[in-house]
Amino acid sequence: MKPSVTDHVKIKRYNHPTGGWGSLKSLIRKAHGEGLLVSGIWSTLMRQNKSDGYMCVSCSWAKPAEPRPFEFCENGAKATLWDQTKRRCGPEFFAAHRVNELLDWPDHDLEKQGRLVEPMRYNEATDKYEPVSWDAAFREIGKELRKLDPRSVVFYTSGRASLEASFMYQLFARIYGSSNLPDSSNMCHESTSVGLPESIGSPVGTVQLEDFAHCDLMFFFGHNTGVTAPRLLHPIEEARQRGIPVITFNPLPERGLERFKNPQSPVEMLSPGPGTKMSSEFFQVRGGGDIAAMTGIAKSLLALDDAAVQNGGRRVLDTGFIAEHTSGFEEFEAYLRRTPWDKIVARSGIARADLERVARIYSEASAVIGNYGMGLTQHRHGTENVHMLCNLLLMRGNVGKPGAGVSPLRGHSNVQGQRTVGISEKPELVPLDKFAAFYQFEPPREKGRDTVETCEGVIDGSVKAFVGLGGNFVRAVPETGLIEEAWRRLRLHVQIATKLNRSHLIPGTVTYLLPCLSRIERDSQAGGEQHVSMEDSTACIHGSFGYRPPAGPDLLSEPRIVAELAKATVGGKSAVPWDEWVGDYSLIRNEIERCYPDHFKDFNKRFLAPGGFHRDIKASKRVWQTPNKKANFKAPTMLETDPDIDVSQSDVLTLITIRSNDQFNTTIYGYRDRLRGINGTRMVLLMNKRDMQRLGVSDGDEIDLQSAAEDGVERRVRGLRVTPYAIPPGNCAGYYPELNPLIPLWHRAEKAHVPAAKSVPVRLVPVSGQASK
Ligand SMILES: Nc1nc2c(c(=O)[nH]1)N[C@H]1C(S)=C(S)[C@@H](COP(=O)(O)OP(=O)(O)OC[C@H]3O[C@@H](n4cnc5c(=O)[nH]c(N)nc54)[C@H](O)[C@@H]3O)O[C@H]1N2
Ligand SMILES: Nc1nc2c(c(=O)[nH]1)N[C@H]1C(S)=C(S)[C@@H](COP(=O)(O)OP(=O)(O)OC[C@H]3O[C@@H](n4cnc5c(=O)[nH]c(N)nc54)[C@H](O)[C@@H]3O)O[C@H]1N2
Ligand SMILES: [Mo]
Repeated sequence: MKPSVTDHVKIKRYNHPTGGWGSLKSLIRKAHGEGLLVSGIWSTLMRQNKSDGYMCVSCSWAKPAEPRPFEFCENGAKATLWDQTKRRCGPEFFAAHRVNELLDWPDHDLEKQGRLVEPMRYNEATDKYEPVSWDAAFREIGKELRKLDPRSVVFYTSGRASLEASFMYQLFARIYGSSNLPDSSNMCHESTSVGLPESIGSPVGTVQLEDFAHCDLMFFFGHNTGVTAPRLLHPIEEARQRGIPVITFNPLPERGLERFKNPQSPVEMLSPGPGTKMSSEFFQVRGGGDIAAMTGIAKSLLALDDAAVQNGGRRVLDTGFIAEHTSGFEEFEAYLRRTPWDKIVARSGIARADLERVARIYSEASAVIGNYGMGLTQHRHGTENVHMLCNLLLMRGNVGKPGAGVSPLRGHSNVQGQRTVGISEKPELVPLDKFAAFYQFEPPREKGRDTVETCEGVIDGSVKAFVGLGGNFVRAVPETGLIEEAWRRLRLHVQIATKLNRSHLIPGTVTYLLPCLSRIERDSQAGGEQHVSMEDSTACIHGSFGYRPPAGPDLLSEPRIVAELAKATVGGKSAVPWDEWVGDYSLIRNEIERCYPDHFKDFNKRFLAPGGFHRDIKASKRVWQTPNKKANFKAPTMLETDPDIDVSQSDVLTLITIRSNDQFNTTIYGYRDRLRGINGTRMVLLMNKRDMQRLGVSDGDEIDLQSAAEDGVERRVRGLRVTPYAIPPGNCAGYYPELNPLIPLWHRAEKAHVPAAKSVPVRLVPVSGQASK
């Protein structure tokens, strides 16, 4: 595969705020690049995240009931432009290129070909994708699936498909006999889905958008807000203008959490100043040092409380809350008291005085939100990271009161909702008895495969078929080398997609590429125009109206494709009236309400209201759905978030894989990571200057990176450019997905199985005889 580099590499620190003119310039450039008129696309963007418009296809941040005139951000607008491009990747393209040849193309160039418009079948003899009729495609896929053992078939979902499509998809898989329903969430917030229920009895966060207006302190751990949920910068900016402290922990000095200029405010845009300072305190925690940092804050809080007890002052711990609502505090307290400061400081990389200062600020706040992202979840101890953040919040009763709570910032726009409506490999999370009774079939009861277990099954041959509802599975998962090789042994490989990506280029014996409508487009069915729904990061359900013309006349909607696959595979094996549901999606919403009455009461009536409606999250009312009916303090087992990394080996660095400002997961819009000042290339390795000196490399040197895991598997990425960066010593950083070949499959969060993509042990291998400055 050709490296992701253009001819114009420029690496220079970016000193401007996030948002601002840089953000607008970037948008206009993108609109031209996609063959779109800025004036035309503007009317589309004006409907983004509005109650009578469509939900943005980028991140899952909350959508307000009273939107701003432009309720979109630079990255949301880029996602829309990319989706609504004028380019088409039709049969002529596939006739002109062999699949093997396309394997050499970077991710950007593949998706850049534009929207997929016709169903295609791979022909091994010509090594090309060839057009096929929808009927023939469904017939053959159904026939293939009927021949296979359902337990060897995987039904993956990337977090974009609507609640309606997702509900149907999981029913289809279960009627067929498979509970192999992994989701992109398995690589993302599964540490949350496993960790939060143990701590507070809820798999999702407890805050709503209103809470951001009432909090008096916010923490941010491991989230790159300015890039991955930029509309959240507005509530942060508002909080900062109220004088609320925002305390951030991140190994990289991310621009969006430093400074922000609101592109929607003419006053701010026209003033020459540096924009709002977003974080009042920014700590460059060592990668994987969060448990240590939070332990330090909690330990200092305990010391402040001890002093209060001694002086007869006001208690710092919320002792009433702890006594009434929690369990496990004594063990947690013992853990804090016995953990020595020298270890906390060494592992977090943060001075004791700083952690004590944070504790003081925390002790003075009465309503605190703990926000976090992949910097906490994608570690071997990702689940313990989540527990530790809950511990910190519980110490001062910061769950279940206005302005306070835990706020996992979810990824894909409906990833949380898919889990809500049955996309889960864990049968205990799904109302199987209801499905059995309502739709008259016997669902499989055993646990299905998650993402990592799917990869293991592909490698050992026990997985024989893969159906993907969106996403770019092969590219998003770890262990790229072994996976790509093993993938070719699949009997059946089906991808439902909008754009061509690398996963589509690794065929099995029978391989189909099925193009679908985007959510932004009109979806006309027998019963008229349909809309869909999704759930945001704050467990709020919204409607979404597609309004743009479909990218091609032959495209089918995701619900229709799922229904046709189901009819061809398990037609007549249940009481599901597939055609009726596809004719009128409100019938699917009725069924979702029937299966999940507590969360979706009056679904069809309420989802179109401005601001949508909230699911009933019990933990936000201090009702704890844990086995002991309490919120639980859970002491971590060790300060390290990664037991695999032997930091005593001085040539081993801990690699953090990151997203640029010009990508959405494996979708690479371009090569401008403006906010980090890295332009023209993604093949960089960001390093601390001291490590560069120690390891004998200089700015601009070309190196290879190799996995430091000693398990006999050779993992290497070639041709990275050494780039000095403000990153803690011992850490280095580079882009996902280019560096995924370096992540061992077993290097994943315990229990949750999220690949530990933020702490990958690596070694540099200098490329002899060259230093390409
Ligand atoms: N524009 C855009 N938006 C997106 C996406 C995208 O790719 N592009 N992806 C979507 C998806 S699916 C998801 S899951 C989210 C992801 O959004 P985020 O959760 O923001 O994920 P990342 O950008 O991978 O990493 C977040 C931050 O974690 C920091 N970090 C790394 N290791 C550590 C650590 O050990 N401790 C701490 N405290 N910080 C650490 C990194 O420096 C980085 O700034 O965004 C969603 N939104
Ligand atoms: N090293 C490393 N690896 C990671 C991560 C990391 O931080 N570091 N992050 C992980 C995370 S958080 C996630 S969520 C995963 C992402 O993994 P995935 O969700 O599998 O990947 P995406 O890149 O979001 O998928 C992009 C493809 O989705 C298809 N698509 C786009 N829109 C639609 C649509 O409306 N319908 C359909 N059917 N298809 C559509 C397009 O064909 C596009 O090429 O990657 C994970 N992998
Ligand atoms: Mo994600």
